[in-house]
Amino acid sequence: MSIFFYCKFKNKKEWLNAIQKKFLNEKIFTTEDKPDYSKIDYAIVWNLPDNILKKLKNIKIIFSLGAGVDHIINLPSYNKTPIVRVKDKNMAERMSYHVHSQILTYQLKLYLFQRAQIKKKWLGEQNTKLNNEITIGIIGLGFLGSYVAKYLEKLNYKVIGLRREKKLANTKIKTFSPKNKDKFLKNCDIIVSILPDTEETKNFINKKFLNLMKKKSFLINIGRGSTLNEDDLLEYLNKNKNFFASLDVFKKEPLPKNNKLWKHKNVIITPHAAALTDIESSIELMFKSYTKYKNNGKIKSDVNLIKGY
Ligand code: OXD
Repeated sequence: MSIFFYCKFKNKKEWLNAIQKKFLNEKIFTTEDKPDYSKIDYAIVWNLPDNILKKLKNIKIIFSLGAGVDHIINLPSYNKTPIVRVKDKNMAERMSYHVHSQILTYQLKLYLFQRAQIKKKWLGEQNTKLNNEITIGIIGLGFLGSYVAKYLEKLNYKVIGLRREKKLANTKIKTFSPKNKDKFLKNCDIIVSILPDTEETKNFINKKFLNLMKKKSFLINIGRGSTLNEDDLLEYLNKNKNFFASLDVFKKEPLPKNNKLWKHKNVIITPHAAALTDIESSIELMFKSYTKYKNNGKIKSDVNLIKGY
């Protein structure tokens, strides 16, 4: 049996070592080995080119090296091979820290001090809100979104969610159905979007959506760049001095140098870094699914191909 590993992460050697250490009974190949792709059984990948996927004719499982699976299912040669993605508590915990850091930057007006420091200006104390005075709306309440929502709820923020399915289990978090989206948006001081990339979510955050948000509010996008109409956001930001955005994901990554979002003073840009894929715990999760599959020949794909995530 053999595993094909592909990614362009800076620390790909570290990943490869960890995979070799864990999957002791398997031969591990990368492109450098020029393997016979048709004999590969499992693939562990991030942003695999389609011309390689096409040759992996006999793979049983594709492991995504991240939470998202769009980099696999959007490939023309993807043919419904079961996908196991990273559903890792460590990733969700780190994502919660990221979201909280952005909320605090906005809530405590830290961005004002950052701007003032450049001008050596002493601004003094600012009037700021307490957590229980702030309503945070979460869109995309899957594994990561639910974790973030519960994390923020524990910190005493008022957390609400936009959700097609039933209420979130084990929380008091109130959810709104998509038909009540207007009401949901009007309630929120901060929106956190963790939407996946699907046909339905393309440009979900657009002019109409932004116009329904409070004029004085904050948008955090850590889902997928495709869900946000960047032109609409820029136009909205230019008209509303009290509207802020923190963006971790973009239509094109890395964000092109000429993109106007880089320079907007009400925008915080982070480079798709909200939730690190933790090598050790992710490989442990992959190994568990792999062992289960080896024992009973069954694998439950983490992807619902109808929903597209
Ligand atoms: C992702 C990830 O899916 O970073 O974006 O895991």
